[in-house]
Amino acid sequence: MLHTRLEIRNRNEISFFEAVENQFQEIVQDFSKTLNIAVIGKKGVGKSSLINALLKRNHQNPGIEAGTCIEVNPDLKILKLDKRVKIIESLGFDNFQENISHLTRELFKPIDIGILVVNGDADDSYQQQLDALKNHCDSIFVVLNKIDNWDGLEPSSVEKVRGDWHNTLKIETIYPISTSRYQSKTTSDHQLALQHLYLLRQDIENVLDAKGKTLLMARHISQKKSHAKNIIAKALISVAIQAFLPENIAYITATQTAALVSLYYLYTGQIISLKYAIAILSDFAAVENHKDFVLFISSLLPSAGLVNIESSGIKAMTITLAMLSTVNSLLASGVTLPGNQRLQFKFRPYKKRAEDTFKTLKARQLGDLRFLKNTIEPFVV
Ligand SMILES: Nc1nc2c(ncn2[C@@H]2O[C@H](COP(=O)(O)OP(=O)(O)O)[C@@H](O)[C@H]2O)c(=O)[nH]1
Ligand SMILES: [Mg+2]
Repeated sequence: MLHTRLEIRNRNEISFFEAVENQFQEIVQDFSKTLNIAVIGKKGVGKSSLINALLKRNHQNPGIEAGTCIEVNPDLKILKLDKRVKIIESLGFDNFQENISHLTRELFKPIDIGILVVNGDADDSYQQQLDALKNHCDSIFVVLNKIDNWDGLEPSSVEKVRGDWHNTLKIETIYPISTSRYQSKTTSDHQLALQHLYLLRQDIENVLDAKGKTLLMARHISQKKSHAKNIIAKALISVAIQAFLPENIAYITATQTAALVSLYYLYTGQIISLKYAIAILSDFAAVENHKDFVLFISSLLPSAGLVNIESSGIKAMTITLAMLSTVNSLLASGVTLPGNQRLQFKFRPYKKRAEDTFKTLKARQLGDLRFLKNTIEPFVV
């Protein structure tokens, strides 16, 4: 964990930071969890290609850290993305268990997500694989890969094959995708494949979200933008509500610091302490020539019970968006915080833009996650 020294000077500050700490502990992401994903399917169905597609990795964009790949044998590979996150690629579960028996106990941890990859015409020999997957994994997905093999045939042929698999495996959702061929073509099948790959990613993300594990995976996906937007938009919704609570400044600071911890982890994989996050926030005080962080933050944020509900929420959101988008743009360009001079140049323009953007917001829009994600699109690089 990254720590830093933060000078706390007076009583006022001590009680403020205690209040922040209590809130922070409740909302900060728990990074001690593990994440195991298994991708099962016959040789050549496109398991490795699917893993790359899920991590948005390709030749131009291989990802910052590739992770270590342990090849137990040609039929079983374990991609250790970091010490808590593993993707297991295997022909099947029987083989997976035999092979795995000589590995460390660590590998027997429960599997969060199991993905069965199939190709071609429906085949009931997969039923057993699917049952094994259901036994070992909390959530399962079935992917019909290489649908470009039906290119040039009747457009309904993909749907027919999908329906056959549906009946054979008795599974509700099957994702028809292609993990390699559709880079440049724009046929209707192409659209179908892209749409379903997108859906698959979304559905996997929903499962991870429910388990509080989204960031464990997101950290390894080569494009961070959508996750950064999510972290920031959720923080904005929280501060809009907190703006009306007593002790609101401690709540809002806790939300901002928890979002900073998430952004930091997303880009660097490092878990920063609350003090470290507050040190980053203090840099914003320096930009505005404030020496005292608590006074600074109080001057920016609405006081509780402020006349107008909309305007307190909007004030809290504006400052939070300016801070988080500044931090996001610095982290995205690979610089370290706190104490970075570039923060000064970025913060003011972001604040001005945030003020202009939120000026016209209506009260009902303050809690609309989808709307906010669209609104902050230009802020998140
Ligand atoms: N036509 C087609 N080929 C694919 C697709 N996805 C992967 N492949 C190819 O299928 C072969 C096997 O892919 P790979 O990911 O290594 O399969 P694995 O053995 O299951 O890991 C490779 O030559 C890939 O380029 C796809 O969507 N369509
Ligand atoms: Mg492979």
